Order: sequence, then C-alpha cells, then structure tokens
Amino acid sequence: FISAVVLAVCVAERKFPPGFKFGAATASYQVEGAWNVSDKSPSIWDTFAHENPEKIIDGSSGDVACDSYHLWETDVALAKDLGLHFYRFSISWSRLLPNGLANVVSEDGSRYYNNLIDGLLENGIEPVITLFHWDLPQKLQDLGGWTNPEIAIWFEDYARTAFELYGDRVKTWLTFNEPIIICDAAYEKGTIAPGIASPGIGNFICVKNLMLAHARAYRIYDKEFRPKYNGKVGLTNNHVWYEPNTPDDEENTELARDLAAIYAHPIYSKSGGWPPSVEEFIAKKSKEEGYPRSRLPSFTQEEIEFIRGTYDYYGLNYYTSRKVSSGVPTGSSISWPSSGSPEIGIVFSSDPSWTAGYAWLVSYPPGLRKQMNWLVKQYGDIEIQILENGYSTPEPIMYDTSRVKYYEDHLEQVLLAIQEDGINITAYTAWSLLDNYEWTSGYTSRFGIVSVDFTDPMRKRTPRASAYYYATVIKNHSLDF
Ligand code: BGP
Repeated sequence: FISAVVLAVCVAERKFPPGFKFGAATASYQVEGAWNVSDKSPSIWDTFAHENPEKIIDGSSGDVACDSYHLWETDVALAKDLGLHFYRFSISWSRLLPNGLANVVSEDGSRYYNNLIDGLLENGIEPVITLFHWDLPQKLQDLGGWTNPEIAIWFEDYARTAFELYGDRVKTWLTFNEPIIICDAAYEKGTIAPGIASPGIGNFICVKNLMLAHARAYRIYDKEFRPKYNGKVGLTNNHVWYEPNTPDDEENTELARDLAAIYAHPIYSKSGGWPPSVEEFIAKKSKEEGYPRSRLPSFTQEEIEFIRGTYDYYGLNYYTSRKVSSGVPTGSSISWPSSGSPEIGIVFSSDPSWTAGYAWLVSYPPGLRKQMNWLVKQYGDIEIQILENGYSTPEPIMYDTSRVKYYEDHLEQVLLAIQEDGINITAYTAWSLLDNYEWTSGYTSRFGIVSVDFTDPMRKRTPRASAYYYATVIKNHSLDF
C-alpha cells in the first residue's frame, strides 16, 4: 500500500488519457419502479420481493423505487449536469417482451427505452445498455430460468429485438451484469431471486447456459448488426480481489481467483472452456463425493469454439477485496465473499489496514489495480472498461466525504494502472447515479452520488458532495484541480 502511495505521488500528472470516458450506472429493477404498468409482466424480482419480504432487510420492493420510469427526464438532466460521457442503464426484459419470448414487443416498453436513449443523445450523453441486470421475466423462470438450456435461445431473441430497436443509436452493449451473482447468489446460495439453493450444482448449470446465451447474442450482433452499426458487445464481471493471508494460502488464493474466473475464462481466454485448475478441482471433488461424473457440466469442443473470443472489451465491476485463509467457512458461496468458500475450504476476511465500509464493502483501492493486472496476465492485452465502482453508507448523508475519498483513491489506481502498467482502460463508471433499491438491502444501503428521498412521492433527487467531486474530475479530465 505504501509503495502504491509513493508511486501515486511520483506520477507527475494525474490526468486521464484523451478519449477516456466517465459515466454512471443504474439498473432497471433498482430504479424504474412502474412494476406493473401497461403490459409489463412480473420479473423474478417482483415475485421475490413480494413473496419474501423477510429476505429483504427492510421488507421493501422495487415497486416504485426511484420512479425513473416516470422521472427519466430528471435523470437525464442530472447526468447532463454532472457532465457524464455515458449513462449505463439496463432494459427490463419483461417490460420490453411481456411474454419473455420475442413474439410480442410491448409498445409502451419499447417507447420508454426509445425516449430515454433519444433524451440522452440529445444531451450529448452516450447510452450504454445492459441487456440483463438480474430481472428475468417470471414466465421464463417458471420454465426453469437459467437452468433450462433453451434460455440461450430466448436470450438471443431478446437481444436481437433490442439490437433491432436501438442498435442504430446504442454503441456499447453488455449482455450480462455480473454472472457470478446471477448464478452463484441466485442458484447456489439462493439468497437472491429466484432463491434456488442448489449448492455445487445449480450455479454451474446456470453459468454454462449463460455463457452460451452471451455467445449467441454476441454472434448475432457480429453478423447482423456490426456491419451497419459498428458497436461493441461484452459483459461485465464482478471481481473481488483475493490476497493470501499467509504464504501458505497462496495456492487456495489462486484457486479462489480461478473459481471466480469461470465467468470469464470460456469467453476471454485463448484456450476457451473452464479454467483448467477449476475443471480438475471440481472433477476430483465430485469423485470424492460419490458423483458418477463432475458436477461441472462439460462443454463440447464446438461449444468451446462458439463461446471463445465473443467479446469486444472486458467489463469489470470492482468494489472490494478479501484475504484468503484455510478454515471452515460459515457461508455457502463458492466465490462471493460473504464468508468463504466451502467448495475450497477457505475463509475470507478483511485486512486490518483496509478501510471498513458499510456491510460487505471494505475499501482497498490497490485491489482494483492488482485485479486488472491479473486479468491482463490471464487474457492478454485487452481493453478494460470499469463498469461499476462505488461506495455505500447506511445514512442518506449529503456531505459524503468517505465516498469522495473512495472515488479519488480508486481513480488514482486507475491512473496508475494506465500510466505505470500500460493497461488499456477506456472507461470508468460510478455505481450509482442514484440511491436505489439495493436488492436484499432494500433502501438501507445508499450508493448514489445523487441522493433520493424515498419518503417523497416525487422522489426528489439531490446531488451529494461526491456528485460535485465527480463532475469536477470529469470537467478537468484529471484528479488535480
Ligand atoms: C453490484 C450490482 C449493482 C449494485 C451494487 C451494490 O454487484 O451490479 O446492481 O447493486 O453491486 O451491491 P449491493 O446492492 O449488493 O450492496
């Protein structure tokens, strides 16, 4: 850490390269509200929040959230005031396609995103779209959701619809936000919608189907849309940076990193397929556990080739880091840092020198730079877009100095990674533009650089100190001003 600080001081200019873009992100279920207007059908998050209030800290739902469905013009105006180069938002699949399948396109749904896209462009802000930020149509969940292999085709049809409707104006697409959460938290632990706990099985089935869905969407973009629209398609992975607690923990730490890379390796590695260390490890464990075959589903050679290389950039969401040591974890996640990984028999902890934030968020800015270096080592000289980074507080404070510090310290690491390590980082995204419905934390966790008053029927938005700080960084294209 000290050497990073010394390095930071040594870097003469804390200026970002020309063309480097700054943005902020939200997601449909977290901000839109209007959960049942017009012909929108319920998503798994509507169902999960309505039926399991006890699983949400404050028992709330995203029924109204920030009401961005009605207040999107206010959001665009805020983004403009901040000087954002781009605004990352997601499409609610069941708002656009009420059947989940592409036979019916909602007029209201398609108009809503159309207006938002045009509103952004009229204000000089680039729209960046996430196709899937966790709110699967309930109708598709009823057919098995991410454990039904047909979902790759359903997703392809959904993606094609979105590319057809908006591809002329949207040049950066993310197929998925954080496959690790879609599969690990939802199907392994069952802590989030659809709440299916299938340890050691569900997660792996989900990730295989998701990889195929991503590749299908990428390939139709490549073939049918890239020639006329020339945009970029990728996905964004959430990485927690892992460090060994003692030198003895080195091997388990690398395995933890590899386990988290099952969501990246099939797409981004030269060889394709699962990380070999994970493949070997799960096969061995499965045998010990009496399974007749590995719990990790295999890919055919054809599937490996179909998925490999389906990217135009690497999307990275980074928030936090963990120390890895041997022991018996109390949680059940294979790689998400609630407490550890029973799969490998390790526990996760923080380091006393790292700054504790709210809930799981421990701030260790050098982790961001180290994670990017690890990615480059694995996948080569790749364009990295940082598509989420941010800090939460339980209180809706306006003078949010700890968030300002978090942003400055992490942006400094981005600069070091560009200037010292030569990494090709082209974008940085603050999570989040707005306080919003933070999944199982409900409205108790505030990530917004703009606060939202959830007691106000008009959902009044007020920029925090961090919003002014971020706007100044963007305006100066530098951390010095
Ligand atoms: C990321 C998600 C965001 C956002 C953020 C905060 O993993 O992509 O949607 O929610 O984390 O996380 P949480 O709400 O779990 O505190």
